Amino acid sequence: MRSRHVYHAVDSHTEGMPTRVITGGIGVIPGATMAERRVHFMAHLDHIRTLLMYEPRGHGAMSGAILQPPTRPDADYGVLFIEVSGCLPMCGHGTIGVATVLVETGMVEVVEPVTTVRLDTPAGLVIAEVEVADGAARSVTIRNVASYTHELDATVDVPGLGAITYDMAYGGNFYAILPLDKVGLAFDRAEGTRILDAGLSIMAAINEQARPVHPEDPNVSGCHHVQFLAPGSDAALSRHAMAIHPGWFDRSPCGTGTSARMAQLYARGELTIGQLFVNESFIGTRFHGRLVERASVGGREAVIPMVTGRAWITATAQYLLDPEDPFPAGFRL
Ligand code: PYC
Repeated sequence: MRSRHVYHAVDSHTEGMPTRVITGGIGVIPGATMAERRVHFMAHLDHIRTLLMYEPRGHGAMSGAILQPPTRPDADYGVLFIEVSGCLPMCGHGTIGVATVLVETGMVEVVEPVTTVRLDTPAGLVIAEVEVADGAARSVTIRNVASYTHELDATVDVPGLGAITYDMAYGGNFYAILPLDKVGLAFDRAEGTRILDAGLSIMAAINEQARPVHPEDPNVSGCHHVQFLAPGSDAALSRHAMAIHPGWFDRSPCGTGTSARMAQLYARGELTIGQLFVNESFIGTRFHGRLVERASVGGREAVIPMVTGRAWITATAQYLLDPEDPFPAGFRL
């Protein structure tokens, strides 16, 4: 067996969505903050993301997280979120996966009944409270970064769909949020291809006509996620199909999407601080959420979301790169 490189990983899934947690083999990424490390990684090391996320080691809806030493004294680990879609500022299901892996592999000191794990992410400090019983992580509640509504009732001209009205909210990534029936489609997995096509067309139009930019970090910009709401979704229970660039659905209820949705419902006066919110994925799995505090982002009114879900470890692995592998950066079909 020959290898140019070995990457150590613990694979997991959070409510159906994979998180491949890379525990070794990458070294320390240059940068004084995780936001700087993300920018460096995207510019110089993106082949590692594609090798670990694309086929043949990953698949079209693969997601992961690279563990790093923290860049701030109040955190246990730094985390860089990688996916088929790119390098995210923050990922909620990924954070739940990382916290579960850290606890269940003993990479943090485990305290029962609750172990607190503090994670330095490119979007800011995220605190995970892991409920632990008999060494097993039973659920994880994350205190996410400040989330806010960027725009309500924005309209964009989408080729083939016409004028589409949406709300744009940020929960660690930007989310265009709109009812699925606004694009004339049924909330049915059999409609998956058409829902993805509509989502990608809406993203492209938004990024051309009204690209969102985070008011405190210009490196966080663009809309790569469209949260299509199922009929009957409200501030108590929302069901959605989350279309993500370049063409896949989140299997989990999406932690940053749940945060963005709560910020949007708050801005619309439909969700108050402390009120329980349940968000359901396209495969029927659920996160429970709550807004816990008011905050501000670049002078805009914001909220701090908490999101609870569960992850399960599925494998430990070493991913290799043979020197003669014809796909040293993986491939996508
Ligand atoms: O859980 O935040 C999330 C997420 C983002 C993309 C896929 N999942």
